[in-house]
Amino acid sequence: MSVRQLIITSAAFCLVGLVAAAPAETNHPFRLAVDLSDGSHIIGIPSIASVPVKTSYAKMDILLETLRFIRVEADHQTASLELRNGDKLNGVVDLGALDLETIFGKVSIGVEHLHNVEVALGGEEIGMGGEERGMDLDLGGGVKMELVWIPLGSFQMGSPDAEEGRNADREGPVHRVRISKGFWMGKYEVTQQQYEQVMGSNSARFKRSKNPVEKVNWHHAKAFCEAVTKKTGRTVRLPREAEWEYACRAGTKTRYYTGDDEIDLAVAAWYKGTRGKKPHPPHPVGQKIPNAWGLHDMLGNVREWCEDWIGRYPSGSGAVTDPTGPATGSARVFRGGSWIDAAGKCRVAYRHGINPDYADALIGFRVCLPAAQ
Ligand SMILES: [Ca+2]
Repeated sequence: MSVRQLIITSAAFCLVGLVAAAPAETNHPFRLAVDLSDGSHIIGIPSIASVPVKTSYAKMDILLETLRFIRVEADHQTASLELRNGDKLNGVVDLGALDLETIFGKVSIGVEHLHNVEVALGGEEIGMGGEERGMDLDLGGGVKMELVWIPLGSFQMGSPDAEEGRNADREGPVHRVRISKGFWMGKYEVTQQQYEQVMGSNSARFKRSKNPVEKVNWHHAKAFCEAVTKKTGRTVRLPREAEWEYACRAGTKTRYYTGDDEIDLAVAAWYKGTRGKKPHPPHPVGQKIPNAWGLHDMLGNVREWCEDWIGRYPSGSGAVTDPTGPATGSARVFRGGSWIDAAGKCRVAYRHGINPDYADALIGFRVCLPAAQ
């Protein structure tokens, strides 16, 4: 596992140094993801032998060894801590007393610039792609598409045997996948405004400009990508299924990128469980919390077309690099579940395929861009 050290200057928010080290898995390999209030985003693995969580969360008195996940929401001044024994704690944090410089060693960020901080133990290798974290693609007519950087790295694809609600044939075996190059990915599902700007039409059943476009079949999604490529000069395409799951997990191994429980899904996704008494169709994109890499609505809202034909996962024990799925097939993969789906179909590992000619109000897509352009 490669580990990199982040050194951040709080004034300029720029990445100024990388230092390689290689601690063993037992040496608390931390993953750090920080969203800054200016919208930028950094990810890395700080070089720290011990983290005085007890000092920083004095009144919570949590020992590092018991900690699995911390989330601090600066906007709401609340903290959620998940312990390795499955317990979860929620409380109010005095952000003025939050000594992040101590927590993250050489990562020094003024609290006033923080939007969100996450720390996870035992994460997969997480790469870093440089200081650029966000990019807008100009679609013309004042319409833009926001993209976020997905760093190279590796992850365990599929659902583990113990995951509740899994489809073992489809989601297993869990296998190691390496994504060898970073790439850009749509921060949101493609909206109706974006689709109409590029294609001159809007197929959606539930018309609202900031809603995801739906009732688009796989060919429509491909045509959109080709049109944007022609319009912008940047290669735009659908994500590969492995890229989609890698980006969705953002270093997590749980059912949802926010945890294992359905309550964790509810903060991240529009799905059946958030409908209440009245059914409510897709929502404008970006209203739920993003994952650690800044992607919104990966789970729920609309299902998302991927490039691949659906097929069985490899059964070998070796890692697979940049998998592209079967060479042929009859059904294209869609991922993430939708506004009408129950929680089990909004799991990160859930996968399904359908005829690429099919379209309904449950399915849309997002795009990605290779880095080397
Ligand atoms: Ca979605």
